[in-house]
Formats: sequence, C-alpha cells, structure tokens
Amino acid sequence: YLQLFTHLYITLRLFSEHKVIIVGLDNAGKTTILYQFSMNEVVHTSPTIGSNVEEIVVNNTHFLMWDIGGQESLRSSWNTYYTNTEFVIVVVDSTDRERIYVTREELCKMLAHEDLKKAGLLVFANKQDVKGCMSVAEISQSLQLTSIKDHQWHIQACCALTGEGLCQGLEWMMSRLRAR
Ligand code: G3D
Ligand code: MG
Repeated sequence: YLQLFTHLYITLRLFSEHKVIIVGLDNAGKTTILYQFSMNEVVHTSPTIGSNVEEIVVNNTHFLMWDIGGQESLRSSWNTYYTNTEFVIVVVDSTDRERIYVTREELCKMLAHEDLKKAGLLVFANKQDVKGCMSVAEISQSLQLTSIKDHQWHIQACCALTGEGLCQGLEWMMSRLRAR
C-alpha cells in the first residue's frame, strides 16, 4: 500500500487550501475514509465545533465532516459551514438499504443551498466488500443522481477498510479542479 499512500499524499498536497465537506449517516465510514487519507500525517481536529461536526486538517486541506440523520435540531446550523466549500463528499454505507432515502433527502437539501451552488459532488459507495450490498447503479438510482443537472457529480465504489477506490474518487476531484 506504499504506492496508495504516496498517491494519496501527493493528491492531498494538490488539494491544499481547498475546502471539502464529508457527510453521511452515522456508521457510513466517514472516519475510516479520513483515517485512510491521513495515514502518516498529523491530523488536527477541532473539538470546539461540536459532536456532530468535526474539522480535520490534513496537508492544509480542510475537511469538515459530519453525520447526517438524527440530531435534526442541530442541522439548521450546518449551513454556516458551507461557505467556500468546493466539494461535498457523501459517504454511503452500501449495506444500509433502509436508510438510503435519508441520505437522499439530506443530499437534496444540501444541493439546493445557495452556498453549495458551485460545489462538486462525490459519492463514495462504501463497504463494497460486503456480500449482497447495493451496487453503484442501485445507489445512483436511489439517490437520483442522474437528475442532478446543476452540479458536477461522480459516484465511486470503495472499501474504506482497504482503501480501495479512494484514490479514484480523489482523482475525479482533481480532474474537476484542473478543468476550471
Ligand atoms: P462514520 O464515521 O461514518 O460513523 P466509521 O463511520 O468510519 O466509524 O465506520 C463505521 C463502521 O463501519 C466501523 O466498524 C468501520 O470499521 C466499518 N467500515 C467502514 N468502512 C468499511 C468498509 O469499507 N467495509 C466494511 N466491511 N466495514 C467498513 P466498527 O465495527 O469499528 O464500528
Ligand atoms: Mg465518525
């Protein structure tokens, strides 16, 4: 995996100063993904933000991460963190068929928000190692990704435990930055 981490490291360097927010239901794999991103790096977390929102800085890239679903009362304050966000990463637990609609609803609300108008959307279909999980096609359909016309989006299968697929996801974000 040396190659993988070298690659992630270089990618994150190029991401310096870009703001990325990572959302997903609890247990989707957000922390595991960020852990993979931050291997061999000092991770600074900001405990002041709160229990459902964490700010993590890896290589000068700011990752704001929060759990969607539950704590609805707190959700109204999230939009204060949206300003200048360039990418929204949505992490989906591909084994969680029951709650995929919650993700869809939250995704719709986020994409409609003024401050996220220009943000790109990357969906990680995580836990692809689990037998019987939803495929990328099923998740695309449940989230109605093809109906999204006003944002650039991409869906990537991954397994956060091994890191498989994470580089491809970051590569897509890189390609969007280069295209600007
Ligand atoms: P969250 O931060 O979105 O809440 P976590 O999610 O990163 O804490 O992950 C929740 C659980 O899912 C963890 O299990 C983690 O190991 C597991 N997980 C994350 N990614 C994958 C994956 O790709 N495949 C599988 N099989 N499991 C994954 P535990 O048992 O530690 O709570
Ligand atoms: Mg977490």
